[in-house]
Amino acid sequence: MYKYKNVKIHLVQGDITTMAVDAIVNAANNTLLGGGGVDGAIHRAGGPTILEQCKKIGGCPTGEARITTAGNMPSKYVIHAVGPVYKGGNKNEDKLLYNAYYNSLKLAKDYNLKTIAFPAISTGVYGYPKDEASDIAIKAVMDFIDNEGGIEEVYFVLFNKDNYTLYEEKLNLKFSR
Ligand code: AR6
Repeated sequence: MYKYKNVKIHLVQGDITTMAVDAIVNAANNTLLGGGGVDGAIHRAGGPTILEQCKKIGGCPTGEARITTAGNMPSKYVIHAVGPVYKGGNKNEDKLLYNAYYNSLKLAKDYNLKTIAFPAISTGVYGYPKDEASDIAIKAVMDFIDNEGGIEEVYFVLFNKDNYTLYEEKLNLKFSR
């Protein structure tokens, strides 16, 4: 566990659908109608009520986020964030990925949520280089804590060991334990 300005930052290797937090973040697409990767895992674990709510929302622009309940999962909400498809790095991907994290935290704050878990958005099917993506994720969380506050615990949930180790190295440099 790490700390940044009284906010607890946790690093977890595993499946985000099992996290008992106020909100888990989904790496969704613009349709919000489901897909593979973490999106598929969330819809499978949460059950059909999530898709019903997503259909009513009707989609989400890249860099933004929308909220639903979490169905059968232990978390209370799912925040569906849409990261960019990586197209070489000159298509505003960094800003869009940053916004996906920052806007997820804003939505959590609007709902008075205190604990949130993030996957490594855009680093699977969307092809974002993991090293750069982890820097952006950490920067967005730190900036949000600096500018907005309201959040108490942030979990970075990494599915595989490589990505976990990458985050561990970066968090060790930035935060106290
Ligand atoms: N828990 C935590 N992390 C996971 C899980 C899980 N259960 N499953 C995969 N990951 P991806 P993207 C990691 O492809 O790149 C979908 O089809 C995975 O190892 O899920 O943002 C959507 O519908 C990777 O590091 O999301 C979109 O169309 C990270 O989650 C598209 O994929 C993100 O990989 C979004 O692509």
